[in-house]
Amino acid sequence: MTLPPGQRGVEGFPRFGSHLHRPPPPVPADPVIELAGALTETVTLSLVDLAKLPRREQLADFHCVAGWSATGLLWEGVSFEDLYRTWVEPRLAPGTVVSHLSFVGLDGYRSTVVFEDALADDVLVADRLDGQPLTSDHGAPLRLVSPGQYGFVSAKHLCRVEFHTSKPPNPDRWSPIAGHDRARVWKEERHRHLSGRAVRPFYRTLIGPIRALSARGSIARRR
Ligand SMILES: Nc1nc2c(c(=O)[nH]1)N[C@H]1C(S)=C(S)[C@@H](COP(=O)(O)O)O[C@H]1N2
Ligand SMILES: [Mo]
Repeated sequence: MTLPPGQRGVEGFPRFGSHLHRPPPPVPADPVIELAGALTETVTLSLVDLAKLPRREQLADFHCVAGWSATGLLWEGVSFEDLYRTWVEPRLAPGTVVSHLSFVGLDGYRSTVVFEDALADDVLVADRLDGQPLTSDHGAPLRLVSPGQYGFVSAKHLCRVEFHTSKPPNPDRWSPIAGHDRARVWKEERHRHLSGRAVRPFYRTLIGPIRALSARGSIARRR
C-alpha cells in the first residue's frame, strides 16, 4: 500500500499528541458538542441529535506529522459535512461566509482548519474504531477524523466547534514547528515555516521513542 511522501507505516495505532504526559480526559456522562462562533445562536448537540444523522464508515490510514502512519483503520460515525448542513448552515445570518473552523477537545486541545478541508467528503465525527466504541486513548467520546490531513487536525475528545469568518489568531504562529494551515498529507504540508522534506530525518529519529512513550497507550490493536 502506498503511503504519502515521507511517511513510514507502524504496527498498531499508538496514542499520540501533545498530551502524552497526561491521562486522557474523563468521558462525560452526557457528551455534547457545542457549535459556536458565527452562528445566530449557539447549538449544543447531544448524542441523540448526532444519532439523527446517517451513519458513515471510513476505512483510512492515519498519518502523524512526525512521520508514522497507522494503516487500515475503520472509523464509524457521522459525516462532518452532514452535521454542518443540518445544524450550522441554517443558523448562519444571510451573507455570513465561514472561512475557518476550530475543533476543541475536552483536554483544551485545538486545531484550526480551512472551510474546504473541514467539509471534505472523508471528514467524520467518529465514535467507533475497528468495530468498537472509541477508547479514551483514541479520543472518546467523539473525535474528528480527517484522513487527508496530518493527525494534528483530528482533534480527540471533541466537545466544541467554532465557526469563523476570518482566520483566527494562532498563538503558535511563530513556532518553528507551527502546523501547516492546510496540512494535506499528499502535498507533505507538515509545517508553516519548514519544508516537509527537510524535517523528515529529524522526525525519523523520534518514531522509536514515541512508540516507547505511548506504550502505556493502546499500541495493541483490538482485532
Ligand atoms: N484532544 C487532542 N486531540 C489530539 C491531540 C491531542 O493532544 N489532544 N493530538 C493530535 C496529534 S498530534 C495526533 S498525531 C493525533 C493522535 O491520535 P491518536 O492518539 O489517536 O493516535 O491526535 C491529534 N488530536
Ligand atoms: Mo501528530
